[in-house]
Amino acid sequence: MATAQSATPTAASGRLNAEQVGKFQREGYITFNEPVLPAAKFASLTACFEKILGELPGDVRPESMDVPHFMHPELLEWALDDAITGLVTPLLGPDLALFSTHFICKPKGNGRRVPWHEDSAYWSGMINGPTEVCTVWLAIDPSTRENGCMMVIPRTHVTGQKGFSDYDTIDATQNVFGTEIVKSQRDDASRVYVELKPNEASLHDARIQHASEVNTSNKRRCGWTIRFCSTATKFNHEKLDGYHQVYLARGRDRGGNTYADPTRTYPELMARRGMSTAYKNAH
Ligand SMILES: O=C(O)CCC(=O)C(=O)O
Repeated sequence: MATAQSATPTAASGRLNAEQVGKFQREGYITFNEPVLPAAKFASLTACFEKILGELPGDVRPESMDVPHFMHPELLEWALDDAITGLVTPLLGPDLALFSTHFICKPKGNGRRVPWHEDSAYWSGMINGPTEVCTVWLAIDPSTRENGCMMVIPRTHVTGQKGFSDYDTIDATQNVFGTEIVKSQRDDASRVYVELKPNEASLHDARIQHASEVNTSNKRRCGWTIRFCSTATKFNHEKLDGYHQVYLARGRDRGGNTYADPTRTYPELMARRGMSTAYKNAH
């Protein structure tokens, strides 16, 4: 991934300094413990989220609000805000595509576990070339060890299977999805807990091993994953088209990709994913 040249964040270099960029490249993740969005903007985002959550069909788990922006393009107002994309430009350069988003909302009492995985393993075939996707995990709620915050195993984005470990099948009715990296290819004892306040964020590389525990606490835990790649990425449109769309987030296209229309909804994509206009239990 590209490297920021300056320790002082500017409009051009984005919101990370050289130390943060270095840590991301070395460790595969960082936490950004400052307000990400201006307070009023964060308040309007959380109001929008609560409305979408309130309208969720009763049989859909709140952890499974995948690709909500296909049916709620108003979410792009926040996802593509300079305050968000400015966290990613120092890592991926000025030309960015929005790859996906997902609200992973674990209700209090019985929030489901996210198994150990690498995002890149799930997205195999969607991108031609390396899966250089950076996820901004924006905390909607406080995210702590108690309510099942994200855990990462530092440096696994460049060690081990480099994003393509072997997976066991696990119980999809008890976990957010139904496969998990085999135990022999994990070092759970090295995990780091990523605790965040609302409107703070972590950033992680798509190849890092990460997971989160159940939420049996009395506090909800919701994070919004907002995932970006460089527009130089070659999306595999043959595989994606009909199921997925990427959006031009910032700058210009450099990979010959086609982009979604940010002004419309995509019920046909939800239907082809078997999601109707609700949400799918998927990553
Ligand atoms: O929200 C979580 O607990 C896990 C997040 C995750 O798997 C991801 O952002 O890729």
